[in-house]
Amino acid sequence: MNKSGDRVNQESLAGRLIKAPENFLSRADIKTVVDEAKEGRRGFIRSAFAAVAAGAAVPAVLAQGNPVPASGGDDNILNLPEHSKGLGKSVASDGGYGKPSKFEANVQRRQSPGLTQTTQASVSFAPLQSLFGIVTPSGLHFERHHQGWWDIDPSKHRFMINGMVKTPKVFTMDEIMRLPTVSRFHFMECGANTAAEWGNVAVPTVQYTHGMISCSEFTGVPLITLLELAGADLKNGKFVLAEGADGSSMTRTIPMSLILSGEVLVAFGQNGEMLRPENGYPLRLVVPGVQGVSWVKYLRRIEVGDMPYATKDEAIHYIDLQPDGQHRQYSNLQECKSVVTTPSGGQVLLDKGFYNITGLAWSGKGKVKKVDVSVDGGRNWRQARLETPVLTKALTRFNLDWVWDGKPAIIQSRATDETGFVQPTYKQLRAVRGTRSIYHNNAIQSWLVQENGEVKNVQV
Ligand SMILES: Nc1nc2c(c(=O)[nH]1)N[C@H]1C(S)=C(S)[C@@H](COP(=O)(O)O)O[C@H]1N2
Ligand SMILES: [Mo]
Repeated sequence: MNKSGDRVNQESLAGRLIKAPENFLSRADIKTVVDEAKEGRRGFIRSAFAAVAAGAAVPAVLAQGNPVPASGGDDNILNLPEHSKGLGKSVASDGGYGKPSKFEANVQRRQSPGLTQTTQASVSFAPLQSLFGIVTPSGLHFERHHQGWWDIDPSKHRFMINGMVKTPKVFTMDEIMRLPTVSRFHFMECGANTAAEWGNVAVPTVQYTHGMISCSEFTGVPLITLLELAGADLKNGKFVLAEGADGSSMTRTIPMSLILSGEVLVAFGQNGEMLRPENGYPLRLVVPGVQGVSWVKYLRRIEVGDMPYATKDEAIHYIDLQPDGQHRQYSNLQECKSVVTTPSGGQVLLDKGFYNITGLAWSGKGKVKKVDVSVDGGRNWRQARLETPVLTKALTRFNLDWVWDGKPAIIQSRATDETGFVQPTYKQLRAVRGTRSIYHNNAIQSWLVQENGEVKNVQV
């Protein structure tokens, strides 16, 4: 591996030709990275083109900018490393629960430098730029706590159903976990994801623009099953109130129509194990397609009622200021949206040539039907490949081949869902929603690749 290659991999393997800073790079850093890259790469780029000219069978798009150098003179292949000669570590010598490689230590959820953080009200963002596929590892799932998080003793946790029911019920965790369960992949997006972009403050990285979304496999009991056990009045009961057990008094109204569809889960499992404490251990509500705040953590009570509850988190917060000065309430659904995660803000492309543009798309209304990608600020669009599985109300991964010619490029993605809804531009979104909103920003994101390879957040 050449010098610049080593440097790239210090960060993470998630982008071989890309320097992905943990936060953002200073100007001086960018210059060093780009200079070193040029130094280290001139030689092997030449040999790569020579190989192509000699008729090496690589796909055309890769041949235009093949980043893989011809071998020769590299100590890392000429000398046997320690790990090929000695004894490796024994099983579980690092503890009974596996951890990521120490070389991936920079892949972290992070708090935004621009946001005031207190224990009581805090956010950490998922490192979307470093993730593959559609599942967010539980340890990197974003966090949003209105009152800090708790590690609740499951043997003492109780879940109650009351209100318009024949028999109010109190369940222990054991009683819930012996019922029939389902497992489903769904995204959860905080309604305030991408909020800062309403004000065009150009938050520097995709972690901070879009990192309040994650996608997991959740396991739990459909809420409808529990309501039936309590003899809920499913005809006159039009809404339920979901209440959490932490000090934030998190209470949200959920329409019965969502529950009747069987989609809403009382979940205890996340990615094959119990929920993480930060994500609501031992019990949380899963409300597919709906904004994160309704996914009540530390779930302790469901009340069946016939009207929306207009709780503090529905009357004061999570309302959308409209252009005419009125507030829109109960705008729960997360509409169709996508973002390119590489190349994205704060990364630096170390050379021209081939890149895999990759990103995520989702819709609270169902499946993603297609994603178009532009590299010229929205003038021309090419359809990206959607990677399987494409699941309803889950993240969908897309990829597109791209050869960067070294000139400035504006990269965008535009998702369309199965209902035909097309992700709007900022101009279209602001025309309908105004300019002073906080929540539900699903506009097309633009990343400007500058001539020096530095990628910046811009709005066009
Ligand atoms: N009990 C409780 N539930 C809660 C919250 C909370 O602070 N307390 N935060 C809500 C918000 S605003 C979001 S976006 C999601 C965040 O879930 P996560 O921390 O698992 O990502 O949980 C929701 N449920
Ligand atoms: Mo949220």
